[in-house]
Amino acid sequence: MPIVDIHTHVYPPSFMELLRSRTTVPYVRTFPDAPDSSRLIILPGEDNPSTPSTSRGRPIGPEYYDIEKKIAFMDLHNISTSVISLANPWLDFLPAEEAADAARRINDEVNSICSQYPGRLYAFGTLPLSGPVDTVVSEIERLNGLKYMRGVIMGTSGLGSGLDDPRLDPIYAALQKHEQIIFLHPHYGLPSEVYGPRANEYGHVLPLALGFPMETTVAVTRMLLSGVWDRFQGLSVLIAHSGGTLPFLAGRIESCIQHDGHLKSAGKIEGRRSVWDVLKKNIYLDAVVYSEVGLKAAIDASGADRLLFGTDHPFFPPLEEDAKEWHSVTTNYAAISKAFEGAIQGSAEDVLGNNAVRILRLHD
Ligand code: 5CU
Repeated sequence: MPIVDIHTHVYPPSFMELLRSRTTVPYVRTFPDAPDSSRLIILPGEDNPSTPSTSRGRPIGPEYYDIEKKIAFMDLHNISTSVISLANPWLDFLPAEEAADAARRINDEVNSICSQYPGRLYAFGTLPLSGPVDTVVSEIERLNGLKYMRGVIMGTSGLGSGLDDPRLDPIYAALQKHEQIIFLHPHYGLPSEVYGPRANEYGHVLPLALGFPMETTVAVTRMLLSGVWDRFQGLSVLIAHSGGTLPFLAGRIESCIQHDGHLKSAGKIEGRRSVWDVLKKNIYLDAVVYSEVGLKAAIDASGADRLLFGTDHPFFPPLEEDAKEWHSVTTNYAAISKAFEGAIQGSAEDVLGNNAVRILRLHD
């Protein structure tokens, strides 16, 4: 039975070099009080000087960039195939004139890494979204010719003003035309004020557990409200973290649309596709939600045939130094098996691998 991890990140060596060369977020560096340990500082606000350097960001080791560590992690957890993707914040921060070259370099590098492990590694490419639209479209076309690429990973900022930006239409058109799925992943979270004045006493829990899923939910709802899926009915999006909170809030989103006088008078209610239709035809969800409660909502909203196993490796390593298997992985395995106890539709095997093989054409 194939087990396919579709949510698993890597910072390839040339991206690490870039991160190490920087002094503003995102960057990798060591601090004088802990010269033997490098820290990865990527999230907005992680660089706050009031946070002690030893707890700024997260420690970074070879799991983040050495592909042999990825393969060892896969072997340890019985994962047959991984669809790797550059981790956040991708190329969002690059000056426009550097983006296209960087995307080409990184996509070629990742494709070549995959070629070293045929059948075990595929990838989502990265796009030069801080650059001009035509260079983004060119890279989508180029990705089509790279053997191991199966779509693109993207954050929620798009070209800088979100995924409801009409300037993205040529990009959506190219992705739809080449049947490349978007793996939509959060990075920016919510404004830090939301977390309150004692936020730095709570580690990364509020931004990662709540900020990330809310960011994704808002981004997808903006796509829906701006009619992206009315214009691009064949555009597929795989949403990280089981859709943020989308499966749980879909009914409320739909009801708010139905009751909105502004949308009605602008003629935006009649003839639009509902969130339920989009969830069942355009959206895929990963199974990275760590509980059967969230998984059941995802299955109800999109269907068991649209849910795909993931780990979020190398993030969320175990805190115990002597741990072997990662809790973040075993918790997801257990949740998937529990979600299908006594199930009438779908199977754990489909979520663990068959769906990914079919949807991402991993046998080609
Ligand atoms: O721990 C984190 O900050 C993250 C992150 O930045 N990106 C991700 O995919 N998972 C966890």
